[in-house]
Amino acid sequence: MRTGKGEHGKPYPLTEDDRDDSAYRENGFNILVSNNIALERSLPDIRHPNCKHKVYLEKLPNTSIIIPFHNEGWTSLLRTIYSIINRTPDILIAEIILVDDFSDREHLKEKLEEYMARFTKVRIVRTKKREGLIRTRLLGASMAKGEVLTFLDSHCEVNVNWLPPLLNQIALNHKTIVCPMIDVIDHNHFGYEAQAGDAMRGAFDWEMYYKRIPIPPELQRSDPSDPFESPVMAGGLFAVDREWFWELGGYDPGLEIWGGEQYEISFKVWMCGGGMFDVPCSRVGHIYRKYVPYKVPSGTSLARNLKRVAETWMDEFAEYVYQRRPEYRHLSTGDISAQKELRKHLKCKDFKWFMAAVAWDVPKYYPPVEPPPAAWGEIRNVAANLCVDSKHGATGTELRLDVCVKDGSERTWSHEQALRFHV
Ligand code: LR7
Ligand code: MN
Repeated sequence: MRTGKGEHGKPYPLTEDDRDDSAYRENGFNILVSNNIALERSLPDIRHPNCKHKVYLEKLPNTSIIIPFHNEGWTSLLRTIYSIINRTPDILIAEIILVDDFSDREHLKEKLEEYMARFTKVRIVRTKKREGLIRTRLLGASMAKGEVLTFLDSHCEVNVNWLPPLLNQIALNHKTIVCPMIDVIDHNHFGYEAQAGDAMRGAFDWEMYYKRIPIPPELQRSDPSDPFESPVMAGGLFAVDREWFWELGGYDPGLEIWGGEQYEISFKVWMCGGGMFDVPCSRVGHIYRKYVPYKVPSGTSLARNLKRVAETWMDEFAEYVYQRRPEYRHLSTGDISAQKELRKHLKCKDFKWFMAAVAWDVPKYYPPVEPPPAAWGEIRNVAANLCVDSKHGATGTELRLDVCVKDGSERTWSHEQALRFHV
């Protein structure tokens, strides 16, 4: 019944002034728009219709919800909290732990503590120096008392009945890590919608960019709203049995600031006797940033994190990464003996097993060894009279439609690209 701008997850009508870059600088998304939308705005229920008829266990484990933040915007952080309070059965929340990773913005100090006093379940803890999101999550997890740990980013909106389907899957098998469907909250107008393709498997290419690939027919469920196996998670939003998380060694605490941890936890859970599922009936919106607004301390790098994970978990497959990223060969990972020891102690399977049993469909899209081109020619949309063109972007090669160029639109197409266009 709610009316107003941004309600029901509708795009906020932006004016020319709203679009100024100054609105984005602090957060990488439009904070003016966030400030003008209700903290308790309504969202569209875009779950698969079958979700309304699902039955979950009567007794579900409770959870600590852990939210790391570094210099998060005021209204985006508050909207995250309100969405949890409003859309989660209270009995399932043991506590909500906000973990401040050494923010310096004024609104995140006493003002936040005073505001949060109204929520009896919210606790605020703070790191003593900038730790990065991985050790910040670990700090929250080390204080958590709930039976399950649920991690969220600090700029999310959880949707209708998001939590029970996650907890149910863990109650059925406590070695299961579960992820919600991650919906997109637009960084300009805050419109809420499903990701392109919606339910897809988490994957990676051999530069270790996160990718999503279709669920192969062999793994499609007769009820498309049932949980399905996913090789790797996006990273930020998942739930895990607290004891199982620590049995798995938590995260590698040697991972700095941002990135790589999603592969570590995913490889580890599969290779060391557990599994991972995406749960279509659980949906959480996330604001995908336009750019990274915060500083990353010198001496830390995503590359170093990725090499730590590759060296610990990927065995001979690490070579495929180094072939594409030769600069990683001479990078120091720091000491990873404790991680290797853990892998031995848990008697984890090897990466070859992971590729054969879990991620067997990934090489169809991202082959470790690049095969010869799959096709040569021009891909033209006859109605629009436009041709497919490719350019190299932040997430690898991106395809788009562009004017057809005589003697220019004809080219070779990779295996992956040919698959996408059914060539
Ligand atoms: O130094 C930092 N300290 C922090 O506490 C840097 C970040 N953070 C916090 C930050 O406030 C946020 O709550 O950590 C969380 C994640 O940081 P983001 O929002 O800058 O990261 P992201 O959303 O761009 O990136 C995705 O990948 C990350 C690294 O691998 C983390 O796993 C993020 O949680 C992850 N986000 C998601 O999975 C949501 C879906 C987007 C995707 C893919
Ligand atoms: Mn994020």
